[in-house]
Amino acid sequence: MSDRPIFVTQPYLPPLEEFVPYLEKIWANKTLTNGGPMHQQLEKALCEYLGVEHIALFANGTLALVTALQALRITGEVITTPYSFVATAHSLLWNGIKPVFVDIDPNTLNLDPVKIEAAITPQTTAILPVHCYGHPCNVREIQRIADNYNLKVIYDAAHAFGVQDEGGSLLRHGDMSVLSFHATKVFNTFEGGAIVCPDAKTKQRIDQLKNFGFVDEITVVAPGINGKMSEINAAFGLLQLQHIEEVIASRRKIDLTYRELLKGVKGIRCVEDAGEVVANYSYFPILVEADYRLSRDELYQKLKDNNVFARRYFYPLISDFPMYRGMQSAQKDNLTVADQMAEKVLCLPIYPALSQVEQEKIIKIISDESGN
Ligand code: T4K
Repeated sequence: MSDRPIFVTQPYLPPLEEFVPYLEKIWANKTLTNGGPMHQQLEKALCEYLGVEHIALFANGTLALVTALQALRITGEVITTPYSFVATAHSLLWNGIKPVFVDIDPNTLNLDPVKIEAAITPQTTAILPVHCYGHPCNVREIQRIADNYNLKVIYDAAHAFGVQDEGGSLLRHGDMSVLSFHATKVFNTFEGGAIVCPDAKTKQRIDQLKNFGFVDEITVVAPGINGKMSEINAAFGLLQLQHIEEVIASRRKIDLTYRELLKGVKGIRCVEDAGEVVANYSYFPILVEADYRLSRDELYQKLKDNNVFARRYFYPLISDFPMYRGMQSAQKDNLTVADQMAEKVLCLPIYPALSQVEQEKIIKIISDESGN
């Protein structure tokens, strides 16, 4: 058995020689950025693949989140989840918006709609839920609340590339959805991200905002940022798209094997799907319950001692970081479910190159400690 370290993820990289023709094109036309041909082609190809109307590419998901909030002119307070990567709430602070944390559902680990209404104040302007691990939020209920209170909805869909519910792409819900194409994601462009939006006018505004606010050579209409994706990242995205089906298929196989072989392990609960019709298997979170022989942190350490680097996504909660923990909504008694889940969760390695032998090694370490 190989003893090379096994990380929580490893980016998929297509054969290097397949990338060369793309580079040759860039070298020939000398357009490196600012909405060049690769950028345009990738936007079109992603709209087709994802089944969405409009997409605006970004240099990363965080800039896309920051810009989505700007594009919708969000101010005041925004309701969001503490159980996410810190970029979700940071995008609010970067816009001078106050995050209001609401607890999560114990099964989906997504924002609990039942608890949203109590957190709405006259300052609330939007809801920023996360499709955590690519599992859909309760989009219907969230939209009902948003409509009742005249709130915008921006989905942080960083984990939800390609996920579909019964009506098609999960990204069609809300006013906007934001994707991440970071190296650790199902579909990566090294770094990258995107905003999905429903109409051409909104896309135009987003495109202006990600390019300093320029409308033409001499007209600037907004204090925009430089959020553009470069041609090299876009070209890589075009190539990745050729391989996405095999990437997701191999993730699916790993997901099924974990579920099958961890089924009987006492004290280990696999997080279930949340109604997706097409899943992307972006993460494999397990919950280490009280009747497991080790604590979550002991299991994390045990795996580490065996060269397996699982990750505690999302511990600590965002609301526990110093810039948030003084806020009223960040207090533990407001976030009891999120707090429990952050103490139990462990994301196991899942990526196309994870071999069966490696996966069996991981499962054996977990099973051996179960005390079954
Ligand atoms: N919203 C949500 C819900 C998100 O999860 C994220 C990002 C965002 C917004 C923001 O999107 P971006 O601005 O990032 O596009 C990672 C990623 O850096 C971050 O993108 C991701 N979420 C988050 C969940 O995970 P870290 O600090 O755990 O990454 P790191 O460097 O420890 O990588 C994890 C493992 O992956 C490493 O142990 C080895 C492997 N790896 C990583 C990289 C970067 C590689 O094999 N190659 C690589 O190039 O945050």
